[in-house]
Amino acid sequence: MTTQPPRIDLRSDTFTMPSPAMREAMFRAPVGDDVFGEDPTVNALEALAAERLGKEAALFVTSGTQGNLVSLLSHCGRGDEAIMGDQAHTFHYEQGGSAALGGIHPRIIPTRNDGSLRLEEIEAAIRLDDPHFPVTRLVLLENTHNRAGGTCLTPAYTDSVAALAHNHGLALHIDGARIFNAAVAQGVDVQALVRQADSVTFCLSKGLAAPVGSLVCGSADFIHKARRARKVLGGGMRQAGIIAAAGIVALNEMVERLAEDHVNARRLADSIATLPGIAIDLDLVQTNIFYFDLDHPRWTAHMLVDALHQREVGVLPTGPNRIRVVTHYGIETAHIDEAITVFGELLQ
Ligand code: TLP
Repeated sequence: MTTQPPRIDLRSDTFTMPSPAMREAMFRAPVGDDVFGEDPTVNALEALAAERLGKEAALFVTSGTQGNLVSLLSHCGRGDEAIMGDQAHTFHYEQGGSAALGGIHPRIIPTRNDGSLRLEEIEAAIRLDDPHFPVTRLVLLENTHNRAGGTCLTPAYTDSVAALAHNHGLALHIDGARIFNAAVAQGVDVQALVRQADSVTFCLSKGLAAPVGSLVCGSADFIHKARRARKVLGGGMRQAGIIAAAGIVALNEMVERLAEDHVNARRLADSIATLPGIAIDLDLVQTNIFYFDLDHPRWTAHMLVDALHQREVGVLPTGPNRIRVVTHYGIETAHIDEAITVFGELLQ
């Protein structure tokens, strides 16, 4: 099997490389000790992120996983409950960190195909004040939704979940790892997608192409708590301006171009959906991620992934017959053409 990373790497937008402007900014960044609040570049990135998302304050964290974890730890105490979807990244892919490290009890309700949670199901999951039960503190949404296929939640839907949560005295956290994809795809200001949320995590190191880092945004009080949680998790990073500098470039230069990734994903999905043995729900192809199911006499997902890899196309198996494809910075129209040809030759 090929061990080199595939040249046309559609496994994840986490494989993006920093742009030349990012490397230049990293080289020149003024830095200081961020645990003492003295790194001017981190401070500038946090101020920019807070302003972009329309929140009072922001915190630079190592990863999306750490951003979600510090948020959960800041909203909930031990034994408290957080309502989230059964397909949420926080439930599937974060090692159950909030339970392992924070004693937070996840209350799981079904994720719909479009990544949303049904309002009635959220409401029904909220606990009564009864000594038998944990105390519900938080509702968590994910936008775009990874396992639903990069689907977008709308401002109206998000507002309605926030209103429900707030009416019951709960907070709303948004795992917005790809919130800018959701904003660009819907043609709305990112602030509209988070305006009623109490906290939001977004990632610099996915479609925005920075090498490292995510931000948590919220009220000044919330970010004060989150900063303490980050420190206890070992996330105080000292001269972190070196990496924050790339994040500033990401926010200033890389947001609008996400539209190109969406066009590329749509073209590839439309094209391979016509091949024998491939099933894609094209209504769910809204941003830079899509999944397809394979029902083919010759191929399992792992066999196809290996064969594609031999032909320099990388995709990710996520089940015996399910494969994920992600477009991003560095994947050009010509790469999509090549990928279409390779898929066509293998599956004809
Ligand atoms: N997702 C990664 C993998 O973990 C699956 C990927 O390749 O898509 N929230 C969402 C919605 C995510 O998709 C991810 C990363 C995270 C949080 C965590 O971010 P990191 O990888 O920075 O910890």
